[in-house]
Amino acid sequence: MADLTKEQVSQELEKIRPQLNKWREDYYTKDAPAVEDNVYDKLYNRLLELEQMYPELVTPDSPSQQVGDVTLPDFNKVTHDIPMLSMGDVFSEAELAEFNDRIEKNVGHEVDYNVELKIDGLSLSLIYENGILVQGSTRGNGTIGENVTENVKTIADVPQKLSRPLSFEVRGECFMSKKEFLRLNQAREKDGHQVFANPRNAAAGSLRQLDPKITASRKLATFMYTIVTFDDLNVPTQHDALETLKELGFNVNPTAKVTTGLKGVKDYIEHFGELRDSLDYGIDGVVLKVNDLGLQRDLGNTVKVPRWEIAYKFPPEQAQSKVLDITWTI
Ligand code: NMN
Repeated sequence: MADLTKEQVSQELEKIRPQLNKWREDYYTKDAPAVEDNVYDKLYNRLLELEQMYPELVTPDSPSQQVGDVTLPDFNKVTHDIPMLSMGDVFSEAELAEFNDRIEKNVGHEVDYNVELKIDGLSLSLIYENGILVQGSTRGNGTIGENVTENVKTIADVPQKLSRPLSFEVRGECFMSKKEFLRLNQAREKDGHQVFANPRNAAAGSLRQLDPKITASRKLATFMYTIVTFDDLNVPTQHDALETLKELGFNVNPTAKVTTGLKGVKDYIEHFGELRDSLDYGIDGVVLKVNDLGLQRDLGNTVKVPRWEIAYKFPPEQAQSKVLDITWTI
């Protein structure tokens, strides 16, 4: 591995890039993944490994430089003034410890993390003006998203009017419960329609509908977790942001907790790894966020991901892994 020449790496990258970009299109644009996430993740991490060996081989069309994918042409577009980024991920405790070491080295001391579940849905942005919901949009490529305002208005747990006349943007995850996913797929099968591969794709396919009545007929839900612009809110930490979102009437996942350093993170991961199947929504991991928003700002972002958060991804669920065709081996 360490002995690969630049030419060999370049050749491998030329095979990996189009394959990943094809899978990204299936997943993000068509809402129909061709492979399981762990297959995608494995190849994506190989790409990162190769690009780290020869950074001069990174191309603008590399998946490492892109968030999401192209938006569907039928939708009106919105511009995200503050880009909606992706999230870095790790797959082992050792990698988690590396992340923590990096943070502590940067900051100079141990930090508090807000630990949250990684909900398997799609990112959603909501904009309020004077307390009224005026825009809902998808992440799209991070800068340009799809305007799905009318569809978002059909989601029961999204407040259309807040108790305070705030003007701000909040972000979170739109998802479909496992129960609703089963109901929808059974109905689709009965009607001879293609079934959705998993609740994540069912949620994405249901939110990205031109007819809001179709979205309304599929019971989507949200967990909101980020306040992007603060207006006159006094919110010093991620934990406070979740509390504020709750007070304002947003649906907030109840499991988040604050822990110092990696102490407690392992327990949280183990606990929810075991509970995973019994939850009525899909989770594919756990997210650690530096709790102090000032530190988050200091740490900043790379072109694709924030430096102050990381997702620890659970191993793939056995039951699902035969649903999709696994065609790539390296
Ligand atoms: O930030 P990116 O690299 O776009 O990925 C975000 C998440 O989406 C990851 O969890 C990844 O596993 C998933 N994903 C899956 C596929 C797939 O084909 N199954 C494609 C693109 C992204």
